Amino acid sequence: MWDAVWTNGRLATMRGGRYSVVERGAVAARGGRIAWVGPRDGLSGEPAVLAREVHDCAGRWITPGLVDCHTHLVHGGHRAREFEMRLEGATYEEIARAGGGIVSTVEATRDASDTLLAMAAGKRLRRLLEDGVTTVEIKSGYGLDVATETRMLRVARLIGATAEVEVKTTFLGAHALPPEYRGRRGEYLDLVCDVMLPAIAGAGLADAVDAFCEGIAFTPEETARVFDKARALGLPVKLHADELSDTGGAALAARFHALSADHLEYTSEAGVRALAEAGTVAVLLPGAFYFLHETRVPPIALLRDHGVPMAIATDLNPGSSPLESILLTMNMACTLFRLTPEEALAGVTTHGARALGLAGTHGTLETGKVADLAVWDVDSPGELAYRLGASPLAQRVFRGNADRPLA
Ligand code: DI6
Ligand code: FE
Repeated sequence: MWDAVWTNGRLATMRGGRYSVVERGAVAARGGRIAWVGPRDGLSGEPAVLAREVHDCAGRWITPGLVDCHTHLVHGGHRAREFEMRLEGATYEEIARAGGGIVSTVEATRDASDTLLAMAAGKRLRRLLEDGVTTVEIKSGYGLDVATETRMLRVARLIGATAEVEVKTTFLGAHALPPEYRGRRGEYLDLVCDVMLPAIAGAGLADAVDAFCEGIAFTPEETARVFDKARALGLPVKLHADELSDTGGAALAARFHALSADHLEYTSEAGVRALAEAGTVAVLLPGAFYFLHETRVPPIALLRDHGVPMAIATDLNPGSSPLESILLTMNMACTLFRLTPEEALAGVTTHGARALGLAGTHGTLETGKVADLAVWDVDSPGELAYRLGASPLAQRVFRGNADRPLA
């Protein structure tokens, strides 16, 4: 017997990164997995006989639970004052070079207790869950010392263990040079590679390793050093690449067979080709593009032409993307980057899952995958990317457990 079945749903299964619709569909869950999915007429009997729990979707749409594959959810403080400074004429880079920016969040994060970090992250997480998110990636990178990087990842793991959401953690020790290492870049990288990475890998605190490869952060050579160590420890990598300038970040990510290369505003055609060959996912972050008032759009047409899977994520962080809605992110990907609503939905399901190494278990409605679903009060799946700031979520299902009855 199944634990639960959803009937009278219209399914956007997202197989192959397309809507792949099943009209008058049904989905069944058992033991947290999808036990059956298909047209309602294919059920072998009455739903109430087949499952303990029956949810009549009354024609609502069902999609896979949404995936936010790039966030900096755990951090202390906020940077509202910097937002004002930028509107008074300072640039993001000027603020960073003057000791503001990432480094100011590092101070706030080091000062925050674990409880405070978990509470602040929990508040932001709830907003994401209201948009139907069932999987979220969380990066470290605002500690930049052994103790605080470890604490950030422990808090992220705690969220994964206690909240109704799948959490994947990413170690981002190479996010910025901490102030106490000014003029001693090599020594900080020694700390990242020889102390932090082995400790974090040894404690099983990270599922992947990321770096910020940029003029204001780390060079391609420095990034490669971190990646060499990550790979030696058996951890997959991803990269903040070509966000503010073309540093060859996409090609670098591809060289290390990265799960994803993220941002990509300045990526060249050679970089796009390298991503395609490596099977690396392009993660687009329109929130940062919007919030920093950038003008250079990622090479969407090239990514499409070369068949690079495009994921979309909030980049939720206090400096460049204080964006707590994956649905608004989908809208931004369409309005700012000209993705189609179907590409946007694939970006937060199929391809978002792949960017986290979860292609085999998440991101589509298929038998055997996790029973993470979102049920929507919409007339078509394209409507999910259409609204601004409203969530038509009717029910969120995590591992087969619905968060509310369908009215
Ligand atoms: N790129 C970004 O856009 C964020 N981190 C990164 O590596 C910015 C983070 C911040 O400004 O706090
Ligand atoms: Fe980021």
